[in-house]
Amino acid sequence: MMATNPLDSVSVIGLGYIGLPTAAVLAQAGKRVIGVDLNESVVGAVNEGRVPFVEEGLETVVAGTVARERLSAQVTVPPADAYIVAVPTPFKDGHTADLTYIESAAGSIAEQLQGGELIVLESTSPPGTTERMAEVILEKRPDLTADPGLPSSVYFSHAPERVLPGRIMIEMVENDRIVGGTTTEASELTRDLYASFCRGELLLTDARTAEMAKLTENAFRDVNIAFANELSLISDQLDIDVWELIDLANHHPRVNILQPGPGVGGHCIAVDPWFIVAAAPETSRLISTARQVNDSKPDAVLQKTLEIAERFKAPRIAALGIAFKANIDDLRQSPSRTIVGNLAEKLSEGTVLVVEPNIDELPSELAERSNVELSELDNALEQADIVLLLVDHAPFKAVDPESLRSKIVLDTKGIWNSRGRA
Ligand code: SAJ
Repeated sequence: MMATNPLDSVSVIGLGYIGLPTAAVLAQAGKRVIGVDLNESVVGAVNEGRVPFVEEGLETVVAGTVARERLSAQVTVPPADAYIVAVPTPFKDGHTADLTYIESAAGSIAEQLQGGELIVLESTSPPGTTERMAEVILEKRPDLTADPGLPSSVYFSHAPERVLPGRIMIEMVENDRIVGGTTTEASELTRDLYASFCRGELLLTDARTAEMAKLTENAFRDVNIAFANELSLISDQLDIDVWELIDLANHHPRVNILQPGPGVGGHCIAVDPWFIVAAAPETSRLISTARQVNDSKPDAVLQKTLEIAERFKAPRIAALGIAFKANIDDLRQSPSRTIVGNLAEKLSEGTVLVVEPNIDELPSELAERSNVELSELDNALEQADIVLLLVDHAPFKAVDPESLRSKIVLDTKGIWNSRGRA
């Protein structure tokens, strides 16, 4: 029997980089959306139509839907036809996922259920987490069931997000979406909810496969980047230009190698593959090695920089970029930030001039070091003996490499057509 649920009201739990855009597009599609967050300042901002972080195009939709009273925010979980859980799944020691936030959201949702509701987990999670979320709820509410078609039925699914920071408002609507229910009825209800705003294809599967598919996408990218990073280390030893090498190999119709860099950062690609390793440690050999290769790259860049620095009495090093990737202001889990911190620590004499056009002040661990300064690009390039390019931000790409001829250049992203790349 088909589940009957009007899917008119939706509560989105967790108003971060994923939850808030999801709430906004649902509200824009005509749903009555109540966002929930523990952080009162986030709740306050949303209720004033403001967005507490930078994401192109989001504020307009939040402001518009709040003004039309389709979107509001509060700190407690309300009754609703559908719930979307978009809370963090951080790391615990040993590279396993911390499911505390999901379990706590599940506990609060359980108190509001009357039967018939849909509960969708969006947070990236290890295989089996949607079933675990269902278990937490049904343990609290033995009067409800996950079997479909009864007045006491509740429906559980996983619909992982796949949006790229910086393009969230476009990709949220355009990307194909995987929808995995613990029952067929749950998958179908989820498809109906997401069809209200998603123009991509909605691909139905079971919850476990959906969880694994999301992790697989990010592990695929991580393994491919690790291949590129390993090639960069090999090329360095053999005195080959890795960028030219990859460019040439990619002319083969079935080869598509990604780009090396100073390491892999962010909250997804550097994290999610470990969830696969934790679920199947003996068999995930390639995935786990790829993680180690990428995690070792910042130290390789550091060692190379220190070797060069030894040629100077008190080297001035321009470190270009500390964000985790190009053209964003996000410094969390950033390999370039780690490199700069370690460089400043290891450097006995000299100065590190950090250029990061997307921030106004250095993070505290760098600000407190006497040999680190936040600098403008022109000033840093003028003063530097060594130019260490760590992030391919647009203003750095615009620098003419000819103007750096008197410097020693370590270009970890290959944006300037020269030798001496790390
Ligand atoms: N990087 C390289 N070389 C490359 C590409 C990336 O070194 O050729 C580095 C970046 O500099 C960065 C890290 O990898 O440090 C991750 O950047 P990214 O742009 O690959 O990915 P994220 O973390 O911003 O977003 C990824 C996306 N996943 C895939 O492309 C498979 C996005 O679609 C997901 O929604 C997101 O993870 C997520 O939330 O899981």
